[in-house]
Amino acid sequence: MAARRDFTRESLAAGVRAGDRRALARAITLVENSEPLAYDLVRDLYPETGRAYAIGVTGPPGVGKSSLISALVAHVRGEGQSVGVISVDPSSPFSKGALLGDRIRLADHFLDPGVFIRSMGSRGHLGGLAEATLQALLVLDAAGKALVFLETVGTGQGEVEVIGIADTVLLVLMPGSGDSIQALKAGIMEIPDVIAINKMDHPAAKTMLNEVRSVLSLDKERAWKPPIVLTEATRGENVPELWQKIADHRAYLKAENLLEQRRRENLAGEVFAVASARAKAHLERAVADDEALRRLLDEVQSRKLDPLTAVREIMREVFKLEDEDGAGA
Ligand SMILES: Nc1nc2c(ncn2[C@@H]2O[C@H](COP(=O)(O)OP(=O)(O)OP(=O)(O)O)[C@@H](O)[C@H]2O)c(=O)[nH]1
Ligand SMILES: [Mg+2]
Repeated sequence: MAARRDFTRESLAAGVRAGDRRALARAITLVENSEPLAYDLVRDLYPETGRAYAIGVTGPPGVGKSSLISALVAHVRGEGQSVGVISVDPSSPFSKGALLGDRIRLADHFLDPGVFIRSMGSRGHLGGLAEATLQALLVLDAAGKALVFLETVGTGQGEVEVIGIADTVLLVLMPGSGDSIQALKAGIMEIPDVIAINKMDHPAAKTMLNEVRSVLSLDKERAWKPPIVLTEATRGENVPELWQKIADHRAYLKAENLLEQRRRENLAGEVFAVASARAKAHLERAVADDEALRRLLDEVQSRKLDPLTAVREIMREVFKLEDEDGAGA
């Protein structure tokens, strides 16, 4: 799909800067489709970004992430802050229809001009989900959104790409999210900044709370102790308290001069994540397209060539890298 006639690079940038919904919607579609115009747009807007505060919301499927975001949005809209919400579904190559649940959960806010909500799938980004999320966040930032929520489903690894850019990470659990506790304990899942245990009316909520507490207590070195809040998203119970904990984390980062450092690390991490994803895609394509390289793999398979010699050949051919492991040719 080519960029529509009605937006040029200039008019799109101007529309985004003005917070125009149609321009925003188009810009994020361009981002989602990896259109060249999206890269130009973000290049133009980037110097003006860095004002939005990004909150990553992650957790297992169905724990109530969207419901909680909806309740938090209602709360912060009461304070008059403008908001963007990006829901990323790593399992879905398409955005339309796939995130119907999110749309219903967040429907209360669709008519509010101060709120922009968008779901994105993971179709064909060379730079993976990190790329799409980063670009979408930058567009919303440039549009003057004071807060941007980034929702992604996850239980440990892939979602890090999506929320790696967040200033504050909120992990949402519910009674029964035992796998996440195990992942936290094993260090597979990074310790978040704030934890919500949603569906607090469930009889097992207190048990869950104690389990999370005991896992967090293992980490005594951590300067910021992640607060845990029991919530009921559909009724909005403890949502102001949850928001307060997010605000406390933000205030902590500011007071300790950690926000700049975190953003620097996050941006470096994003650049590496996107570059790595692209390098991997490039490598896979190069090997698929090159008969000589594919033959190397056959030779490894038939034990004529050892695996690391094949690696060296591939690195030399695809990335022009010579013997970086120092083993000699
Ligand atoms: N009883 C109860 N139900 C809730 C609560 N929060 C959410 N739900 C329900 O749980 C279901 C899933 O909620 P969502 O907000 O879509 O959860 P999610 O984590 O965004 O789900 P995915 O994006 O699909 O991973 C919905 O039917 C909600 O109405 C809660 O606090 N209590
Ligand atoms: Mg959701």
